[in-house]
Amino acid sequence: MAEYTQQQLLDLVNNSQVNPGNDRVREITQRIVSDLFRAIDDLDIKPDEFWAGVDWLARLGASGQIGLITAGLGFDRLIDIREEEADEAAGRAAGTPRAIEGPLYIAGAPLSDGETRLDEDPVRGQVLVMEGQVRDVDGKPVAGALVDVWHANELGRYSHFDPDQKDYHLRRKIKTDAQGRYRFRSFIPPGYAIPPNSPTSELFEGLGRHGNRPAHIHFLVAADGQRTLTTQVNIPGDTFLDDDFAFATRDGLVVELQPGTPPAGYESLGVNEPFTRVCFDFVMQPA
Ligand code: MBD
Ligand code: FE
Repeated sequence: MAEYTQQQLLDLVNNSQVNPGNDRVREITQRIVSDLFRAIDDLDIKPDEFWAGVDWLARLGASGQIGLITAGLGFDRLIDIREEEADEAAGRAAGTPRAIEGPLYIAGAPLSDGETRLDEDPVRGQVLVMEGQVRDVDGKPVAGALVDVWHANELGRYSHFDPDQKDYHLRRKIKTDAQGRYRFRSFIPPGYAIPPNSPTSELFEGLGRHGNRPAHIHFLVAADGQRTLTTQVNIPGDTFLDDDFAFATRDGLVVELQPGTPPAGYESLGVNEPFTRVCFDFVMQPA
């Protein structure tokens, strides 16, 4: 008969019995399981509570919302903080501040040279043209960089996660020109809120937290010889700018809105009405 103490259980769970396994997998699993064993003891977690947690995890996985939870519990931002601490310790030059990718990126967006339009007629919301240059840390333009951009629709929802939008709606890749420039037309998106009546909203209700993000536009900028830059810009004036449930907003990433009428040179984007211009340059670190 095998009777186990807690410590024996812990040792056996992480023992290599039939093959050497992987040391790193064992090290990490050992630590997480032992921390959870301790939490069950210290907090006197009851069987009902434990199994409710297991059921919640199963529903969370089935809902595809695990990435919302990692962002909302601060893990995504933690990883960026640690990267920046490593940069600082190594004396690496900082580029544009990084902001988390979030769980709603989809690879494979249509590619355009230099400029493109993300949205479609009829226009929903305030017409936006965002433009700028991609540079390296020495200030040299990065030609041929791929600027992958994505944002929510007028209801705060993302294509591929919303049956009401076409694939790649509001998702494009723009290749910078010889001067490292990119430009796109779209509209100013609203903020985002976690889906109601979902495993994610259940946890946030239990925590007494809201699940809102301020209005933002995502970017993933890639170029040969440069470290891929994942970031987001924020629209000023949003009530959640300093209260983002995903902790993804940063100083230096809140853009300035420049309202006006289009000067010459915007015909190719079909802008012929008052619009809002945003100028924003990306600075990439070397790979
Ligand atoms: C988003 O739109 C987002 O950008 C993040 C980080 C998390 C949830 C929804
Ligand atoms: Fe987002």
